[in-house]
Amino acid sequence: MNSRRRFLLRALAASSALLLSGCDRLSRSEWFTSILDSAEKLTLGAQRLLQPRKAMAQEFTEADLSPDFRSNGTDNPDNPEYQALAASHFSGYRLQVGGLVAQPRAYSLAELKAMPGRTQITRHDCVEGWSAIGKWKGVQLSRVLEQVKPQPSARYVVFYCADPMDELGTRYYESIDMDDAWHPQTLLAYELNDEPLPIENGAPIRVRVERQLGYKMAKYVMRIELVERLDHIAGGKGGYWEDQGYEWYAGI
Ligand SMILES: Nc1nc2c(c(=O)[nH]1)N[C@H]1C(S)=C(S)[C@@H](COP(=O)(O)O)O[C@H]1N2
Ligand SMILES: [Mo]
Repeated sequence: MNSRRRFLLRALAASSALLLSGCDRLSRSEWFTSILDSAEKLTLGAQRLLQPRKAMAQEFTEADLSPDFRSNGTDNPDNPEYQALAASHFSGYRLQVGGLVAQPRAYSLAELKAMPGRTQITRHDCVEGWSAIGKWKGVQLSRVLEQVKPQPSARYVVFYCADPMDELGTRYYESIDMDDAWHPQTLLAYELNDEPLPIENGAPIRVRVERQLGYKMAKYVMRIELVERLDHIAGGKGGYWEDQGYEWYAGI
């Protein structure tokens, strides 16, 4: 981990400590303390008090588009299966959707593109200190959820990615709660700025979850799983960066 990232992680930790002290008065009420028993949940709780969870992230116009939408993190997964899919323009790609659903299924890219789409121009904020405004098109995750029918016990949606992050082959992954999963701006995106999603930005499918920070927006999504708990998956914190200490809830 580089020094800039360490600095930002400390800054993130400090800001949640600040929020903690700001909410001290609220936390004297016992019921409040019991549901908000960690800084992470406190952040989520504070966000929900300030802004109803149905709120939309700001959308912009074509005039606001960044000249270039940079790539960050993996820019080409070092994975032979992924490389084979890319070589055939993802004709063999199948997005697996399973876990706590009544009707698990797999979607080809063509099937996802044939579903009703949504286009949105939004700002992406990375904790490493850059932002960019891009135009995304994709299918709303809610459309897929309607088809696979989550079971009542499903509490999180987990995205498994193609890119190995280290020599051991640890893969990038992320997770969101059902509020974000059903949110109208949460997309399985396949276009960026009116072009097919470039490999460096997550082809063939990357998540847009617009009220969250950049690291929540999984690229190279291969499989989606609905789960009740996150603690049995990988490092147990709900995402690759969360397992290294980032906040799970990165709402802004
Ligand atoms: N699979 C995967 N998803 C990922 C990453 C990654 O390295 N691998 N990086 C994350 C981070 S930190 C950011 S800021 C955005 C970057 O998206 P971009 O490459 O389109 O700019 O993707 C996020 N999703
Ligand atoms: Mo990021």
